[in-house]
Amino acid sequence: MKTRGLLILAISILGWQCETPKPEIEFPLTDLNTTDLIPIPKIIEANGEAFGLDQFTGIYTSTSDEALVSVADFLAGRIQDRTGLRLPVNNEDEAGIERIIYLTTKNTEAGDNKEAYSLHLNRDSVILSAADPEGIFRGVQTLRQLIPMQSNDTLAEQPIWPLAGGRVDDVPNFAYRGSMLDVARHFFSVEDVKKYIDLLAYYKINVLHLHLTDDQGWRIEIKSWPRLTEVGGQTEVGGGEGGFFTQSDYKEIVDYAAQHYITIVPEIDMPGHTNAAAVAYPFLDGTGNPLRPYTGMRVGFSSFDTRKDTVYSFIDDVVREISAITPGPYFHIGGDESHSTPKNDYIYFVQRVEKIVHKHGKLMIGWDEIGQADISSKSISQFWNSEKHVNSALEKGMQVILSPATRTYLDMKYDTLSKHGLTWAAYIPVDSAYVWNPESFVNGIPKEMILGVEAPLWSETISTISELEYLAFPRVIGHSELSWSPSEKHNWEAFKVRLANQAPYLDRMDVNFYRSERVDWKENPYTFKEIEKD
Ligand code: TNX
Repeated sequence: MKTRGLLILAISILGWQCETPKPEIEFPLTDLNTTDLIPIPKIIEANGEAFGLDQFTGIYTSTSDEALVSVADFLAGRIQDRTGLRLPVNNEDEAGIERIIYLTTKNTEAGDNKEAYSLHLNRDSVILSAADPEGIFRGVQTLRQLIPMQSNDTLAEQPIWPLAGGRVDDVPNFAYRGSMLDVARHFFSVEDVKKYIDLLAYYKINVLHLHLTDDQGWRIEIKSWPRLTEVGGQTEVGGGEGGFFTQSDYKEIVDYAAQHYITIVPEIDMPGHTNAAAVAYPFLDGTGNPLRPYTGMRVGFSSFDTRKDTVYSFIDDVVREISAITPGPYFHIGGDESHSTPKNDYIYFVQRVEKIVHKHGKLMIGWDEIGQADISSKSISQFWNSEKHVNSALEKGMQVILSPATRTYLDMKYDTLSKHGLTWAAYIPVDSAYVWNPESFVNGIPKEMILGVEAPLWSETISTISELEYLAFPRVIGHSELSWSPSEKHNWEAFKVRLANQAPYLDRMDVNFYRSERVDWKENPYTFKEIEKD
C-alpha cells in the first residue's frame, strides 16, 4: 500500500496527465493571496494555478503511521462535511484517481517545529509536509479553509471545488494558544465542549483550559472524595441544577481534544473560590464562616484552611486523580482572588501545592497572583490583571501566559447593547480584542518568556452553548491570529475582511456568533476568488 501510494505520488508529480488521456479541465486562475485564511500564515506565495478538488481526488499518506493516517481520515471527514465528497484514504486501487492530496512527514522543508508545515498546491496535487503529524494537522486546517463553500459546476461534468494554487510556509509564533471555558459557574455538557473544540481547532488553537471548580460548583468526579460532585456539583449561578463530568466524561473530552491536537489544562481553583468543595467537606474551610451552597456572582469570600495537613492530603488526592487522566503537561491551581486567605498563608499554600503538582509529574500554572510565592522557574504565571505580580514571576524565571482581561476576556460585553457578559474590565468590541500586540502589551517581558496567549470565557452570565458562542465568536478567532501569526502580519483592516468571510463557515457550523457592525459580514461568499482574465 505504501509503495503504491508513493508510486501514485511520483506519477502525479511527474505529470499525471500523460498517464491518463482524459481531457484537461480548464481551471480558472486563482489567487492564494486573497483567500480568507485565519490565522494568516507566515509566508504565502501564489502561483495562479488551481487544484480541482472533486470525486476523482484521493488522499494518501507517506507512511502507515497511525497518527498520520488518523489526520488523513480527519481531513476526509471534514471534506465530506463541506462538499459531500467521500474521498478515499490510501486507496490501493488508483483507477479513477486523477488528483491527489499527499500528507507526508518525510523530506519536509517546514523545519523542526512540530506544528510547522509546508503546503504546496498545484494543478494536480496538494502536498502537505511537516516533521510531525501535529504539523500536518495544523496544515490540514489551512487546507480546509481553502475549500470554497460552494462547488463550481461549470468546469466539468462533475462538481469541482477549486483551491487557489501556490505555497504556504507556516509556523506558530507562540507555542501556547488557548481558550479557557468556565464550566463551574454554569455547567456545559461534553457535547458542548466538543463543539467548542471543533471550532477552536479550525483556527489552530491548541489548548483548552477547563476551569473545573469554583464557589458555585465542583465539576469533576474525584473517586476518593465523592461528595465533591454529589453535593458540590449540584449548584450553579442562578440556582440551576449544575452538573459534573464523570472521570469517563473527562477522558472522553481529553481524547477528543487529543484527536484535534488540543491539550486540556485542568484547573482546580484554590485556596479561594472553594465554597462548593467546603460545603461538601467542611474541614476544608479556613474562614470559619457559615457554609451554604452559593449561587451568586461575588468572588473572594471562601478559602481553604492552609494550615491543616489534611487539606494537603485532600489536594494530593485531587491532583493525583486528575493528573492520571490528563496526558498534557500542565495542572492549573487557580490561585486568583484569594481575598479571604491571609497573604502569608497564601504564599505558604502555593509553595506547598506546587510540590504536590510536581510530585504528580505536572508543571504548575496559576493566575498571576502566584508570582508572590517563592516558586520554581518551571511554574507558569497567567497574567490577567497585575503587571506587578507578573514582574515578580519574571524575576523568578517563570514564563507567562497572556490573558489581559481588557483584551482577551471573552465574558466582557462587546458594547452597551450586548445581551450577555460583564463590564468590570472593559467593553471589548471585536477590533479591541484584536488590536494589541502580545509581544509588547506588558512592558519588558522578553519574547522568549511569553509562552502564549489565552482567551478565558467565564460563565457567570451564560448557560447555553448558544450564549457561549455569542461571547466567544468572533473574538476568539482574532486571538487565534494574535497567537499564531507573527506580529508584523497583524492588521485589523486586512483581518476584518477575512473575518467577514468566516460567516458561511460559522453559519454552517450553527454558531451563534455576534454580528458586530464593525465587520461587513459576507453571508454568501466564496472562499475562492477567480482572477479576471484579460
Ligand atoms: C475574575 S480573572 C475572575 C473570575 C471571574 C471573572 C469574571 C480571574 C482569575 N478571576 O473569578 O469569573 O473575573 O470576569
